[in-house]
Amino acid sequence: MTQFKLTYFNGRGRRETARVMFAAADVKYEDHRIEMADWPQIKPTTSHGYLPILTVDGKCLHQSGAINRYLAPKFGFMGSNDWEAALINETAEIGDDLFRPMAESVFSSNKARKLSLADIT
Ligand SMILES: N[C@@H](CCC(=O)N[C@@H](CS)C(=O)NCC(=O)O)C(=O)O
Repeated sequence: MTQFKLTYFNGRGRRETARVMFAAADVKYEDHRIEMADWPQIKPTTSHGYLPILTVDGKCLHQSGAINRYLAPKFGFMGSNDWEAALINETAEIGDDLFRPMAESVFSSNKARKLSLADIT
Protein backbone atom coordinates (compact mmCIF):
# COMPACT_ATOMS: atom_id res chain seq x y z
CA MET A 1 0.00 0.00 0.00
CA THR A 2 1.25 3.48 -0.84
CA GLN A 3 2.61 5.37 2.19
CA PHE A 4 1.59 9.03 2.22
CA LYS A 5 2.92 11.70 4.58
CA LEU A 6 1.72 15.30 4.52
CA THR A 7 4.01 17.81 6.21
CA TYR A 8 2.77 21.28 7.09
CA PHE A 9 2.49 23.73 9.95
CA ASN A 10 0.02 22.98 12.73
CA GLY A 11 -2.85 24.76 10.99
CA ARG A 12 -5.04 24.55 7.90
CA GLY A 13 -3.54 26.80 5.22
CA ARG A 14 -2.11 25.29 2.06
CA ARG A 15 -2.38 21.71 3.33
CA GLU A 16 -6.13 21.87 3.79
CA THR A 17 -7.17 20.83 0.28
CA ALA A 18 -4.97 17.72 0.44
CA ARG A 19 -6.15 16.95 3.97
CA VAL A 20 -9.80 17.15 2.89
CA MET A 21 -9.08 14.92 -0.12
CA PHE A 22 -7.44 12.27 2.08
CA ALA A 23 -10.45 12.38 4.42
CA ALA A 24 -13.05 12.27 1.63
CA ALA A 25 -11.25 9.40 -0.10
CA ASP A 26 -10.80 7.63 3.25
CA VAL A 27 -7.10 7.16 2.54
CA LYS A 28 -4.72 6.91 5.50
CA TYR A 29 -1.71 9.22 5.67
CA GLU A 30 0.78 10.46 8.22
CA ASP A 31 -0.24 13.94 9.34
CA HIS A 32 3.15 15.51 10.10
CA ARG A 33 2.69 18.92 11.77
CA ILE A 34 5.54 21.32 12.41
CA GLU A 35 5.38 23.99 15.10
CA MET A 36 6.27 27.51 13.96
CA ALA A 37 8.95 27.71 16.66
CA ASP A 38 10.78 24.76 15.04
CA TRP A 39 10.51 26.07 11.47
CA PRO A 40 13.72 28.16 11.35
CA GLN A 41 15.74 24.98 12.01
CA ILE A 42 13.72 22.83 9.62
CA LYS A 43 13.40 25.30 6.71
CA PRO A 44 17.02 24.92 5.47
CA THR A 45 16.59 21.13 5.38
CA THR A 46 13.72 21.38 2.85
CA SER A 47 14.36 21.57 -0.90
CA HIS A 48 12.45 24.81 -1.49
CA GLY A 49 12.13 26.34 1.99
CA TYR A 50 8.33 26.04 1.98
CA LEU A 51 5.56 23.76 3.13
CA PRO A 52 3.47 21.72 2.36
CA ILE A 53 5.43 18.67 1.32
CA LEU A 54 3.76 15.42 0.33
CA THR A 55 5.94 12.34 0.72
CA VAL A 56 4.85 9.34 -1.35
CA ASP A 57 6.72 6.14 -0.55
CA GLY A 58 9.70 8.23 0.53
CA LYS A 59 9.66 10.57 -2.50
CA CYS A 60 8.98 14.27 -1.81
CA LEU A 61 6.56 16.41 -3.80
CA HIS A 62 6.51 20.17 -3.14
CA GLN A 63 4.06 22.94 -4.12
CA SER A 64 0.47 22.71 -2.95
CA GLY A 65 -0.91 22.97 -6.51
CA ALA A 66 1.24 20.06 -7.69
CA ILE A 67 0.26 18.04 -4.62
CA ASN A 68 -3.45 18.71 -5.15
CA ARG A 69 -3.26 17.95 -8.88
CA TYR A 70 -1.46 14.68 -8.07
CA LEU A 71 -4.00 13.57 -5.45
CA ALA A 72 -7.27 14.76 -7.05
CA PRO A 73 -7.33 12.41 -10.08
CA LYS A 74 -5.85 9.57 -8.02
CA PHE A 75 -8.79 9.85 -5.57
CA GLY A 76 -11.44 10.58 -8.22
CA PHE A 77 -11.93 14.29 -7.53
CA MET A 78 -11.36 15.79 -10.99
CA GLY A 79 -14.95 15.63 -12.23
CA SER A 80 -16.25 13.39 -14.99
CA ASN A 81 -15.15 15.30 -18.09
CA ASP A 82 -12.62 17.88 -19.29
CA TRP A 83 -14.96 20.81 -18.64
CA GLU A 84 -15.61 19.79 -15.04
CA ALA A 85 -11.85 19.36 -14.58
CA ALA A 86 -11.32 22.86 -15.98
CA LEU A 87 -13.87 24.33 -13.54
CA ILE A 88 -12.22 22.51 -10.65
CA ASN A 89 -8.87 23.98 -11.71
CA GLU A 90 -10.45 27.43 -11.99
CA THR A 91 -11.76 27.16 -8.41
CA ALA A 92 -8.37 25.98 -7.19
CA GLU A 93 -6.70 29.02 -8.79
CA ILE A 94 -9.19 31.37 -7.10
CA GLY A 95 -8.39 29.72 -3.77
CA ASP A 96 -4.70 30.30 -4.40
CA ASP A 97 -5.28 33.97 -5.31
CA LEU A 98 -7.09 34.42 -1.99
CA PHE A 99 -4.59 32.48 0.07
CA ARG A 100 -1.36 34.09 -1.23
CA PRO A 101 -1.72 37.45 0.60
CA MET A 102 -2.74 35.64 3.79
CA ALA A 103 0.45 33.56 3.72
CA GLU A 104 2.53 36.67 2.96
CA SER A 105 0.95 38.46 5.93
CA VAL A 106 2.37 35.71 8.14
CA PHE A 107 5.75 34.99 6.55
CA SER A 108 6.90 38.17 4.79
CA SER A 109 10.22 39.53 6.07
CA ASN A 110 9.07 43.04 5.03
CA LYS A 111 7.34 44.34 8.16
CA ALA A 112 5.47 47.19 6.40
CA ARG A 113 4.16 44.79 3.75
CA LYS A 114 3.18 42.31 6.45
CA LEU A 115 1.19 44.94 8.35
CA SER A 116 -0.54 46.23 5.21
CA LEU A 117 -1.58 42.68 4.29
CA ALA A 118 -2.75 41.96 7.83
CA ASP A 119 -5.28 44.78 7.35
CA ILE A 120 -6.91 43.11 4.34
CA THR A 121 -6.72 39.47 5.44
N1 LIG B 1 3.89 28.00 -3.95
C1 LIG B 1 4.06 27.30 -2.70
C2 LIG B 1 4.06 28.30 -1.58
C3 LIG B 1 4.27 27.61 -0.27
C4 LIG B 1 4.26 28.58 0.88
O1 LIG B 1 4.30 29.81 0.71
N2 LIG B 1 4.22 28.02 2.07
C5 LIG B 1 4.26 28.80 3.28
C6 LIG B 1 3.16 28.36 4.22
S1 LIG B 1 1.59 28.68 3.53
C7 LIG B 1 5.58 28.53 3.93
O2 LIG B 1 6.04 27.43 3.96
N3 LIG B 1 6.20 29.58 4.50
C8 LIG B 1 7.39 29.44 5.25
C9 LIG B 1 8.41 30.49 4.94
O3 LIG B 1 8.18 31.35 4.06
O4 LIG B 1 9.45 30.45 5.60
C10 LIG B 1 2.94 26.26 -2.51
O5 LIG B 1 1.83 26.50 -3.03
O6 LIG B 1 3.16 25.23 -1.89
